[in-house]
Amino acid sequence: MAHLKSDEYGVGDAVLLDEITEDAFVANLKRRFSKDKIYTYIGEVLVSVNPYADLGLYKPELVETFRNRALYQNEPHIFALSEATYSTMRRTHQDCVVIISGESGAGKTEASKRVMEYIAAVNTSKGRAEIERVKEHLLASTPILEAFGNAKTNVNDNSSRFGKYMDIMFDFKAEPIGGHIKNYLLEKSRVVKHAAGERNFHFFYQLLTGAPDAVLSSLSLERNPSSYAYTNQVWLLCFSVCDKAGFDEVTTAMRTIGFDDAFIECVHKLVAAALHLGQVAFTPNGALCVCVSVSVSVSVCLSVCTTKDALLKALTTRVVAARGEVIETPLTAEKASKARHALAKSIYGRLFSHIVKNINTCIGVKADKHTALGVLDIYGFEIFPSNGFDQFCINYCNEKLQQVFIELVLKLEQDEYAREGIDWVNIEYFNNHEICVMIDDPKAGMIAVLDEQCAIAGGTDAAFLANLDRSFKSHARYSSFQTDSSDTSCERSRDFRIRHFAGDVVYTVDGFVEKNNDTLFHDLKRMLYNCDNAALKDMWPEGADPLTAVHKMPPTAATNFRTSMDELVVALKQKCPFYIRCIRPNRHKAAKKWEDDLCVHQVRYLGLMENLRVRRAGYCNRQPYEVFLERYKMCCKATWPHWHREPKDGVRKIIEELNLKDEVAFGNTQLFIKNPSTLQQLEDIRDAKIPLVVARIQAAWRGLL
Ligand code: AOV
Ligand code: MG
Repeated sequence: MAHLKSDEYGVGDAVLLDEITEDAFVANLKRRFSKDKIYTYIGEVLVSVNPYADLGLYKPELVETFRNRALYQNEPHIFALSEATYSTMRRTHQDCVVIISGESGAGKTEASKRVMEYIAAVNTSKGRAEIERVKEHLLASTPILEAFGNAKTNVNDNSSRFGKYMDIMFDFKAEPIGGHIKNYLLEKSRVVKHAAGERNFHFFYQLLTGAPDAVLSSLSLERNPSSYAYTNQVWLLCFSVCDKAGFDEVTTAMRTIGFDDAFIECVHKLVAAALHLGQVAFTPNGALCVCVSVSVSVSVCLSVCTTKDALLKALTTRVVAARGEVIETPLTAEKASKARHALAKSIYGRLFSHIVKNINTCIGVKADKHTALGVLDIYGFEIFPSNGFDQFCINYCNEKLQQVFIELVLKLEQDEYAREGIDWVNIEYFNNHEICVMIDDPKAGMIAVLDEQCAIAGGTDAAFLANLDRSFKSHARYSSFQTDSSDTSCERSRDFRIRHFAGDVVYTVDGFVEKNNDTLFHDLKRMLYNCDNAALKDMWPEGADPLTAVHKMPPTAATNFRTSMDELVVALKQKCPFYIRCIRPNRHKAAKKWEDDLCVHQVRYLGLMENLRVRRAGYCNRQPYEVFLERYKMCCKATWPHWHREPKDGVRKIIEELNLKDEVAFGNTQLFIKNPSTLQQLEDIRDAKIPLVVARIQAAWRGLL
């Protein structure tokens, strides 16, 4: 274990620190970071500090160093963790998952890519065309989803604006046979508006700078992001090279994965349609009527394949059926403009989900018997100068994930020691359960309060805030100007504060009701459905409903999100988890820069010290006595070949003979093993005995014959 304990580089596994204090832990991370050692273990949890530089850590030839090696046999590395996940899945045939967490910019998406690359590379089925094709497809999904789902924020130039859970499926030989992606709530409001210094989704710029002239002219687009309202807010020239290359990369990836030309063209058209919608001008005409600048709408029509008249009408009027009558109401310029933004967001949002659906069709697995290795990469915790509905959902998602970590690493572990009667001094930790409940309690949580406002005609953001104040005024995790007038960073009737596990965030209520309702006038859905385009019909199936159909209120955006988070948590808990905890070392996206306060804050809220204390005092592995006995009985004379008494006593014999008493603890039903090295030692002894056992069995057979 020499590579885990070295004075020059600090210790590779924090469990080996002489002193278990926050100072010592952070100093060790800092020291290692200064020597370009960005990875450190806490037992089997990998802590990763973003280097913001290419350190040459992921060269393909390095894969060999980690293949078939246990975690502690190498320096801490993301490949070692990936190997541990893969080999656990292969050995136990149990589904496994790598859960990657950390705040925005901490390196989660990069980590998820490295895990996938390792899994693809370590597979030895070289040359088998079918397996190679599967791997190619799986890897091609990443640039596609990044182009459409990532954007520059002020914290991260390539920030994930959606959550992603990807399963890679393996056959019984542990060879990849396909995959499945689940996407979570895309921040689609970014299509029409983003904060100063930020950008729209990458693909808008990629299309405008990278598409061939013929493609752009077929879409009536100019080669200049500054010409379009949705992309001119920040278009930095420095990105143009990347954007241009990005277009080629995404196009290649779309072809690799199996998107046909018609679908790629449809994708271009819908992105162009969103851009054109941003250009539509509405001018008041009298009290209500509006007209649309025609030349622009022509381009929009071209792009979404509807007629100019149908589009014009759908954008400027609302048609509703009331008491058997069809009533047509003209919209005000303001309302028409809003409806247009809603249409652009809806087009992009559904296009994104449709792309994911198509990827899943391309990489899907037909066989129903398979094992899965999952990788979870979500949007990290965010505190922006102004935070709205999207940050509320993103930060709630991070609360849920922290719950999973607490439940599985801190709580269940300690509960099990108590249940098994192992000597244990309970380690206290902050449980964010109360924050999750405050947000998502189905009857009384913040999402329920918001839904209530969305269900009533004329519900407002201000009323939502007033109701929050009423419901949570005495909650320790909530405040607003109304509940605490000394909180001057909260504006009256606009802001509320949540004390999240990762820090305080002030949310501005503007837009909560509208974004949660996420409505698109039915006229617009009908218009899209009636376009001469199968993909659009698929994306807006509800557009087929007759005008007089009574529409049930669909679940709100936040409720949908809450449900998908609950499902995610259930899915994660069914798998054998491995964790990567990512840390952002500084606020400037700068290499070699370590900001103590920022790092200490993350170490605290991620619960890394509690993780370390539990790990240091605890046990890395546990096995029911029967299972342990069956596997290792050949390592001890007393138990081989048969042991007829209590399994626990047999295990005791093995442990005594191998002199491992100090390395284990005997629970009521299971044996607890402190260190992975003990497990490895047992495996080595077992491996050495196998030829002997085989010889004995053969001799016995010969005797029988
Ligand atoms: P995130 O996924 O955690 O943020 P990323 O993985 O996108 O963060 O990392 C942000 C940037 O940091 C990347 O674009 C790289 O430039 C750099 N980076 C991260 N990890 C590494 C690494 N291991 N080696 C070199 N550079 C790295 V967010 O999606 O915003 O929550 O929502
Ligand atoms: Mg990311």
